[in-house]
Amino acid sequence: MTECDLNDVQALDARAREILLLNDRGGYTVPTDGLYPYQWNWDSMVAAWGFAAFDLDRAWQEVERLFSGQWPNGMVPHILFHRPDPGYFPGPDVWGTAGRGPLPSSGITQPPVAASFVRRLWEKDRGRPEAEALFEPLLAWHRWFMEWRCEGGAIFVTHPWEAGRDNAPDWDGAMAAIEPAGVQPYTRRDTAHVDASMRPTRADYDRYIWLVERGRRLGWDEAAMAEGAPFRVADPGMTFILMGACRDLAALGRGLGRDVAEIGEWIGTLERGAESLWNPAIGAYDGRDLGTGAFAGALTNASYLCWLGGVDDERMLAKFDGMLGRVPYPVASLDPADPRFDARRYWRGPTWAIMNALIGLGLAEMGHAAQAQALRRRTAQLIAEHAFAEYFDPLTGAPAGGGTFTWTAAVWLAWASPRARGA
Ligand code: 9WN
Repeated sequence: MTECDLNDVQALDARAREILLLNDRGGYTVPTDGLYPYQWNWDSMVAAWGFAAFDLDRAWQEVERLFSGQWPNGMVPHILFHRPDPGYFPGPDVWGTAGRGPLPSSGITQPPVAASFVRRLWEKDRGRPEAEALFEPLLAWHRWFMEWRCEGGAIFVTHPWEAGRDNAPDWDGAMAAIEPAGVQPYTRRDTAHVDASMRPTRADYDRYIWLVERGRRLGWDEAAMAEGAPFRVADPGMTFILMGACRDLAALGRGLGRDVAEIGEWIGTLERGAESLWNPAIGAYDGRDLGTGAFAGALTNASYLCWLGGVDDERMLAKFDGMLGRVPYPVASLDPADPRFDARRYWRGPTWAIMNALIGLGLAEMGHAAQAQALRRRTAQLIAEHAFAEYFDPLTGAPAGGGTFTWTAAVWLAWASPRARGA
């Protein structure tokens, strides 16, 4: 698609808006009908960014709905179960978080992109009371990360779902060490919606559910769960996303006349943590099992989030340039040269528009305009050719997973569309 195909662009813009409205459940958005019938944390914040392209009130409302589920300890859950729906497993009964937060929810969190999108909303719409009201809740959530998910300055996850990259190779070592004995019998729902070859395996699911059952048994009490925790993997994705979100929150705080000294300290800590995730064996930022100290040895799309975190790394830029020349539909979630690469299986190969947008925003912020623009154009091409799928085969562009997907539509409207102004 060239910039001249204005009719196509207008049609795609209209379709993307239609998808956001289709997935709107009245103040919050589901990722896609059927497969994911609840409000997911980071999907929802990307949805807010997309809504901001045509309806700022609705965008702010999306953020407020997410924070209406914040726990008293500051944690913002990865799923809010506003209304029961049998189409998704595991639902609220399996999580068993009653009494922990104001709404039925999961017991873990997800990548903290909220502050970055709230900053963008506020820059379009200064003077809104919502920005004032959201500052403290955002600060409390970041503080929770620094207290419960930070070791040596790097952010770790206690469940693969927390990272948002469910079956990425980053978790393989720690997952293999779990013996999922005693998991209650369960029926997966995801494979009723999507071909099983595109989803995590049965072995993955047994361990996902085993970890949920452990959290439920311990009442989702962070101190209790930290003792003898069976799964703790430092994640370059979470570390860079929180680092970028802290910079954005500090900018918002300064704009609102708030004290941001505490945030400045967190950024310094996270910068040191990011260095500990540099794996010289692959020449990239990598996941690290905190139980064994072992790196995953995986060049993933999360490795390229360094710029979003504000880390201007020339070594990664050279890697990125080489990758753009080799992968037809970048950015693959796992380097296609890796023997674990699987072009269709979720976070072990496919390209995700949301990750491209985050990488592109970081590149632009660090002054790498040519790379940012190249990635933006190629993401636009991918969506124009293959529509608003959940994710895409990086070698052929073929759509995979769920269709009419909220964050792919939102990324189109806010960033990839040649008419986007939100970047
Ligand atoms: C578990 C909603 C979510 C995304 C995640 C993606 C997938 C859920 C699942 O879907 O995870 O949270 O059941 O597969 O991996 O990033 O937020 O789109």
